[in-house]
Amino acid sequence: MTPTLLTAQDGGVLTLTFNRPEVLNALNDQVVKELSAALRQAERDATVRCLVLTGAGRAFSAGQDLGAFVAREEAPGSSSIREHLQTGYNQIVTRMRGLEKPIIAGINGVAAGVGLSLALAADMRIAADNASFTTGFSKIGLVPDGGMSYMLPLLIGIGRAAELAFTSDRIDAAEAHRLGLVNRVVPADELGAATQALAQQLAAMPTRALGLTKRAFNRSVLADLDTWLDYEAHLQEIAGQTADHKEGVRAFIEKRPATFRGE
Ligand code: T3D
Repeated sequence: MTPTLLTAQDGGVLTLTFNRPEVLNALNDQVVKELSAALRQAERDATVRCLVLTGAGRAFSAGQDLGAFVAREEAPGSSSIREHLQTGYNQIVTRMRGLEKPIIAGINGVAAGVGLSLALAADMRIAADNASFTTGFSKIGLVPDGGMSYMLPLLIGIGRAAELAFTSDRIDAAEAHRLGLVNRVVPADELGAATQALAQQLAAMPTRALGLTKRAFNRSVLADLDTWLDYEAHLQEIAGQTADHKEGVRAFIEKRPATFRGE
């Protein structure tokens, strides 16, 4: 089976690369499993002192693979959205925040849906100047998940978060930087080098102190994260039962605009 997550270590820096470029690195259960295992391994491996999360091809990640999502919804006896979140994405977000080593998202292209949520769960974000961002959930009748409803207002303020979450408008890297969604923007052809340079700088710092700093930040502003992830999963379960959600997903698959009826 082709790995859907590439791993490469250079000194103290472990780079994890989503590797489904043909679907803009949409996330399926295999990617989630491989990412979860890589994070677990990075936790235990003292030689890893900083992580980079990025994407192959022209996307960071387009979020949940909607083809896999429909297949799951149609399969008899399959897990609910709530269970799927709780056993997959939510565990990854918890693990990323609990990993006491810096994680940098190197955002090389579009970041959408839970792909954007994972970028937000990183400690810092560096974007290529041709990257773009969309919450995406409202276009398929869902609510932001993977911690996005917690992280987005925290990072950019509740009014701007509402605008991005309600409209799912796609913003460019300059706007993302202006809003405080990303730390730095660099020319696309310099993203790899800029991200690795920052990662190497952080990997050479006192890892334990950085880890404890991350723990302090988690405690100061993300203390409710786990409770929140459960609550988001509960809200998603409700949204997932609406006719508008079914229409939104059908419209995406059929490559046509959705017609929402507010129900
Ligand atoms: O079960 C649970 O746990 C629930 C959790 C849900 C979490 C979520 O993430 S829900 C949100 C899922 N993501 C989206 O709704 C985003 C869908 N994608 C888009 O809106 C657009 O593709 C983008 C804005 C990301 C990029 O647009 P663009 O114009 O640059 O590219 P494109 O032409 O739309 O996409 C290129 C290809 O990737 C295309 O395939 P094709 O036509 O070349 O064969 C497209 O279908 C595919 N693709 C893009 N996103 C997804 C995808 N395939 C599967 N799943 C995707 N999410």
